Amino acid sequence: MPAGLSDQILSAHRERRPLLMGIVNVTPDSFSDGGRYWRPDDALAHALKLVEEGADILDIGGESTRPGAQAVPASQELERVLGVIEKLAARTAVPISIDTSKPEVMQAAIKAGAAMINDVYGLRSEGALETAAALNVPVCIMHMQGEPRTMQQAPSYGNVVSDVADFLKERSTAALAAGIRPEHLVLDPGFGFGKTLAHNLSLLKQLEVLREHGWPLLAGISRKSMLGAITGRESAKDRLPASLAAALLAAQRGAAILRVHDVAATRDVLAVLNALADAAQ
Ligand code: 8Y7
Repeated sequence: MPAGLSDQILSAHRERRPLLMGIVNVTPDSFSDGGRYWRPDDALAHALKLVEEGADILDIGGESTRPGAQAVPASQELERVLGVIEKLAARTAVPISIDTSKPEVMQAAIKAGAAMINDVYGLRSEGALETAAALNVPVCIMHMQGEPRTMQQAPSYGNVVSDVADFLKERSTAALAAGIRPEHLVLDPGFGFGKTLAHNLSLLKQLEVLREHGWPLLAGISRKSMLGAITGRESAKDRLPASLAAALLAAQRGAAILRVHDVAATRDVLAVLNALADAAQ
């Protein structure tokens, strides 16, 4: 019998061999896909391609959280993601993560076959902690300052690394108090969510500090605007080399899960990293 998802995540964390979470957007305004509408059938085909490329987890999202994005109602989110999750679960054993902050979407997605919750609001929505505890699946709690519509207007911290660490400590304590199992917790500094380039760089540089809490970390940097700012690549599609560099740096600093668009290319990066880990002296 294959190891369960939480075992996979914990051994990725312990052994510093990150899992790859492939990104599947079912939204009309996802920035990195050039504004293309990912109709459910396109999203399904894309997800199956990411499985072929070696994704360990598929992250399905029906609400864009790009800076400036508007919230969508639960009914619309459900309409976008549920069919994709059902069809995907019937066609692959790769675990599916639901990218949502809404308890009703978490519930319906898990019922449809998803095996993990990815919440960019860190289970701060009304009822989210209780719902995630009852669903009894791995859950990623991410840090965000503000909300997507306004988060990039004036991000401000005392010390970004200790502020994010404190937030994640508070949310993990709340999660455990609500009955979420310790082996189900994954924490994420939330690159790009209410952060300047300098904040994002500090968090990447000090990722090991966040790892000191002892929980597995997820890092999502793929194609993000911080990489555009560093390289001058305005189009997200042109940020693959920078994304691969960032994936390697996050892996070396102990990330347990890398959330990426380009699964095949990132696999090759991890193969080199793992080969070096296994090499004699
Ligand atoms: C992240 C994420 C996004 C991330 C986690 C994008 C849904 C923006 N970024 N979830 N979601 N961590 N856990 O650029 O960094 O993909 S959406």
